[in-house]
Amino acid sequence: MVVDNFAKRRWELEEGIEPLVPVATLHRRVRSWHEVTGKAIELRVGDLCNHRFVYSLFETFRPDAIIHYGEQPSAPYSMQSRETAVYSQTNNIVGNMNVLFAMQKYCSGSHLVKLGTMGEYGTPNIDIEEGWLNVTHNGRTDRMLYPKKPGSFYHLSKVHDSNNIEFTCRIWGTRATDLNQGVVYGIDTDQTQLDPALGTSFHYDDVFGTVLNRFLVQAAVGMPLTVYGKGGQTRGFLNIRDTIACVTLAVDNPAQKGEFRVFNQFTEQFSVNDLANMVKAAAGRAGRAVEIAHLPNPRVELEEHYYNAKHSALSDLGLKPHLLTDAVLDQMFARVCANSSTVDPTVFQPRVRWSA
Ligand code: USQ
Repeated sequence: MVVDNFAKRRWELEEGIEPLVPVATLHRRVRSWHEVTGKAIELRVGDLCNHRFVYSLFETFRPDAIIHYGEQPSAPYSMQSRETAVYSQTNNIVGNMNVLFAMQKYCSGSHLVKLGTMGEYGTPNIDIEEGWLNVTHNGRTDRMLYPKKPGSFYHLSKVHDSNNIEFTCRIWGTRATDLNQGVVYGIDTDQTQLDPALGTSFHYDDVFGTVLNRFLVQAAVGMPLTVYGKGGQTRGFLNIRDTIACVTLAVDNPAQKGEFRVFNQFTEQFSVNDLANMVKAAAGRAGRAVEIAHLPNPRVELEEHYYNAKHSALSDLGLKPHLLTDAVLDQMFARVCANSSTVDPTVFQPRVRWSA
């Protein structure tokens, strides 16, 4: 079963932005999936913030596993105004709590696979562990949730979700996997390539576009790459193909009853400057000259910092990463160039500032 309330399509209208390639209706996508794979997916339209809707889903469908992707995912969106900050947190936190309560009521043995973010940790000056930290304080030791220093109201909403999920694991015996995902890039997966209607949403605007996707589109239309500040900001990254593999691994190897399991879901670390240089080189190989611009940083974040995040749990389960090689970059760049005739260059400049 797939459940959607089409909120992303509404936010696109609010912001005046479009994905690089139009996304077919969900009904059409479900039909295409059935045609190409023979597998049927039940489709329901509704809002996770309406607990009666969520309860009715869980009561009738009784899922074995819930893959919860249904949240507002953008840091800039959440930092636009009081309204978008409050909305991001209520939408994400209330929706997640309704899922937890529905699980408890109708399928307490089921497994929640929840999309979290590496941004929950921020950029601490110590190694980042996978969710938990053994702390020795005044001679005593305990296993604590890793301390969080998120960088936006959006990232904070995910911290609150993690706390709520860990609480229900401890108190109700919920089984849950929190996928602390890094920044995703890429346009195709094996599944999206089965039919054009299965294509996923690829954003390059300042609100929903992630950094590498933005740089590829900027290079494709000959605009300077928008590095914010010094560009030493370092994050964990993963190919969109690996996001799907990670969810599959989590579902196939469920958490134990009462276990709050955290996977740091990324495959490589890069700085923003690394990515800009890689895209410039890829464009050069395709015969296009690209400039790198250093814009005043619209965000409040460290631009030069220590970053060393552990990410062995998913490899231990068998993840075979698709790394960001020149060949992968060249392929993505060619795909973006082939679809660049309708690109809107007015959405490259960042419009949302973290502070006045
Ligand atoms: N950046 C630039 N230039 C740009 C866009 C971004 O220099 O044109 C910089 C940002 O300042 C930041 C870094 O690139 O330092 C990453 O920014 P991003 O917009 O690609 O990603 P972020 O805001 O961190 O959020 C994205 C997803 C979010 C997910 C998160 C994973 O939108 O849903 O949770 O990546 S993580 O970053 O690990 O928290």
